[in-house]
Amino acid sequence: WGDDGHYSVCKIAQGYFEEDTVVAVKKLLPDYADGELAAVCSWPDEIKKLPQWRWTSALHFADTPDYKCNYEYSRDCPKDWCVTGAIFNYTNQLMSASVNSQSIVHYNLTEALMFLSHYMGDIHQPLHEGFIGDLGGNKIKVHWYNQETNLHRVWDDMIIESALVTYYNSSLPRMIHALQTKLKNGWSNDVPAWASCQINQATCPNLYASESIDLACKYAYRNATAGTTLGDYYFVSRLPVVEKRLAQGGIRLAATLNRIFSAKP
Ligand code: DCM
Ligand code: DCM
Ligand code: DCM
Ligand code: ZN
Ligand code: ZN
Repeated sequence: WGDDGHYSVCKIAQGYFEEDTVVAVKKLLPDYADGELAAVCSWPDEIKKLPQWRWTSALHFADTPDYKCNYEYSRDCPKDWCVTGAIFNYTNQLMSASVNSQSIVHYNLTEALMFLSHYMGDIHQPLHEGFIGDLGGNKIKVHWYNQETNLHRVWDDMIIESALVTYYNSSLPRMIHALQTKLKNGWSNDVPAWASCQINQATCPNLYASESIDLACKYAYRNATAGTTLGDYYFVSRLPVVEKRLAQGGIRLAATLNRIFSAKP
């Protein structure tokens, strides 16, 4: 996602934090966040091109083999070096510190929180598990209405931007409020299932990645080959998928952090 997507995921998550999570997150956030997790959720994108952070740039996605439309950790996350592995890794770092504050290994837990929150958003963007051959849609040049772009950017940014202009008076808080309302009404029966993982698992990114490539094949790639002009039909039919993925990302980030910070030694 772009900045608006990441802000939305983290803002939605904040509304589902349990008390222990509110306290722990507040302690870990840098001062400039001013107590808002959402304020730092794009930080991993801001730094990923800097020489000292270039090693993080492959952790934003887990590309999958062309046209397979499925995801497998051992195949698609070699050496744990992908968004799924990163979510496991930063979850484990925060968890071991939460369980044992005397831990000998000292990770930078502020960075761990910011990476985990960002990658939990990215893994829910269907094209972050898109095909290797087209770099998750980056190589598929399309028009979004009359604007030249690529399919990946349509899903990271353009659908959200168009939704803001068309339905929310260009106000991101209004869009977030609409998603929060859907979570309390239309999606309320689904939320517990979205939040849950296999027993004893703090997070389940393999599931989120599998859902993403399924949605990428069914909605993102469909009728969006190179050179296509995407317009009203694509926008109206794909926006519900984007909205649901932002909401699921928020719920799962909150659920993961709640499990991390409620863990007792
Ligand atoms: N995995 C990992 N770190 C963890 C948990 C899992 O790297 N803490 C990886 C290795 C497993 C894969 O995820 O092969 C699938 O794990 P699971 O079946 O527990 O979801
Ligand atoms: N991306 C991806 N798969 C790739 C390469 C990039 O999903 N193989 C994502 C990461 C960014 C976006 O595409 O969200 C643009 O990548 P970059 O900024 O590295 O050009
Ligand atoms: N959708 C989804 N995941 C699925 C099936 C559909 O995200 N497994 C998308 C397409 C729908 C939107 O979510 O337009 C709303 O779905 P629902 O009918 O479950 O409310
Ligand atoms: Zn992206
Ligand atoms: Zn990213």
